[in-house]
Amino acid sequence: VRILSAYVKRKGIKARLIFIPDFQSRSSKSQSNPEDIYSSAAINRLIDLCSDSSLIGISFHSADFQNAAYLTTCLKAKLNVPVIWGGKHPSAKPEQALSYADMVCIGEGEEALSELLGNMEGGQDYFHTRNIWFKHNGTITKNPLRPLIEDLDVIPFPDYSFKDHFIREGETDQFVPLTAELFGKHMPPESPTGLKRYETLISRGCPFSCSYCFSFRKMYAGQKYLRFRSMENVMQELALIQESLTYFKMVWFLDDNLFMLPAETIRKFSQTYKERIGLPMAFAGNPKDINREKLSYFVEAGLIRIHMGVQTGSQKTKTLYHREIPDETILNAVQSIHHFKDSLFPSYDVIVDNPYESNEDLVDTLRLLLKFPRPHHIKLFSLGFLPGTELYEKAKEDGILSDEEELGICARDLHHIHSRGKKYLNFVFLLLSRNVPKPFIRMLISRYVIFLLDRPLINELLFKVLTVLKEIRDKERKI
Ligand code: B12
Ligand code: SF4
Repeated sequence: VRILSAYVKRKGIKARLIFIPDFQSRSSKSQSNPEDIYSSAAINRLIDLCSDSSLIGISFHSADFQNAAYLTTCLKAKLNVPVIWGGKHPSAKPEQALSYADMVCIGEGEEALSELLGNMEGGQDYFHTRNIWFKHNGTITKNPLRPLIEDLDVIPFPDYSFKDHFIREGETDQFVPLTAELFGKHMPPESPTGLKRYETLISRGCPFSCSYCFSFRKMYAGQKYLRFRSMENVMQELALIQESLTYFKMVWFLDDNLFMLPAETIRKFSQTYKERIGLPMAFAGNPKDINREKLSYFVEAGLIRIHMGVQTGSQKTKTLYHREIPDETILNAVQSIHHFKDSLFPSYDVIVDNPYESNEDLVDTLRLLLKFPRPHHIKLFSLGFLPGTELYEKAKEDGILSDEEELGICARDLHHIHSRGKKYLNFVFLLLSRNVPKPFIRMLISRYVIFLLDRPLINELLFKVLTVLKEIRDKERKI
């Protein structure tokens, strides 16, 4: 949204940004109704803030679908202002979007939104704006997509002007101006360094097609989907931020495409970054692209934290996910990362809670993870069937995902594992992620022990113990 704001402002259009963070505890989120999250006083304040607008845009991920639908209904009940939805979820489900909003932006939004606003302001016909579907007088107009933006350098830097920016203050009814100082307070420090990190993207798109991910790749088939900003463009943004938001002491490149660049480009990028920016950095990479040479350049330039998607060690699940990365490739990447253990801390992502997996698949993943040299962090994610993905379609077809469950899954916290039932092996994953000695984990995943312990009552008990331990730890932390 900051980029969309900067883009339309450059065309001379006024934009106000309103941030509505979700302060609900993530684990209790699935139980909360939008009516409980937004008091009527908060809604009234939001309506005030939107009342002088010609168009209200809402951006959200699937997890916030119900919240976006509720806010849209409240805004439309009081204001005669059209509402447009955009982002990954509305792009995957445009018809659903149009049962709440008046318009939906599919795919990239910069040019579509500017053209739409320009035509609205000029009193011209805007119903033919490419990328935008309209609901008008009971009919739906479906416009085609415009080509992708080829040169990412034409996109302005995100809008950190803090002019006409607001944020909901905690769980209160107040929306306060979002100042640079308040923004700094909101950004969580990187653990364990404690450094505040500036987050940005150096690319758009992705060459892979994991079956659990919704990217715009299929929609833009035949076009160059993976695009990179120029090195100069990235450095200019970072230099500007270093000057204006001095509390950022680290940079996190949110995309995991950096390792895809040729080694020579990485060497030059790292050298320039070190000379001109020099802050510690973090980013993610695919095991296929990570190697010791590329890592050496990045580490020399300040890479201190790396995230890598492992997801599974089961061949069957790799095929299901369209991520056929051999264990050997994963282990080579892990060894390369471990080589820099004195300055680089890795975090490996793993997907659990997949109803298509058997205990054997989970044991395969655990066995693979046991081969990773420590220290490292293992981050567990609960598989979500997100709209627009191949796995979502499969789960619907196989009767695993009912309409009712779909809403729950969207609202489900993907960090909160065992959401699909308390499984013994999920418990073992948790122990492994908490650095429990490996011989003990090996014992826990032997056939005999699984046979003995994988029973509903024992699982219930194990997770109760875990909850109590977690509560004690949280209390200690507060003290
Ligand atoms: C980088 C990335 C991240 C980064 C940054 C997230 C971010 N906010 O962009 C990090 C690592 C933080 C991250 C975290 C998560 N991510 Co992520 N992430 C991605 C990734 C790889 C790229 C996103 C991207 O390029 N953004 C760049 C911008 C330019 O693209 P965009 O957001 O789509 O916005 C454009 C259009 O959609 C449109 N638009 C957007 N909003 C609006 C609004 C209006 C009014 C209009 C007109 C247009 C418009 O215009 C924008 C500019 O062109 C995508 C997968 C992919 N390949 O796309 C997943 C993806 C977005 N992530 C996803 C998920 C689920 C998550 C997490 C929930 C994971 C987790 N378990 O914690 C968290 C959520 C964090 C959060 N609240 O944002 C899902 C979302 C699916 C869905 N249906 O909701 C995706 C699609 C992957 C997937 N599994 O399918 N992610
Ligand atoms: S999960 Fe990551 S690697 Fe896989 S398709 Fe999505 S963005 Fe690409």
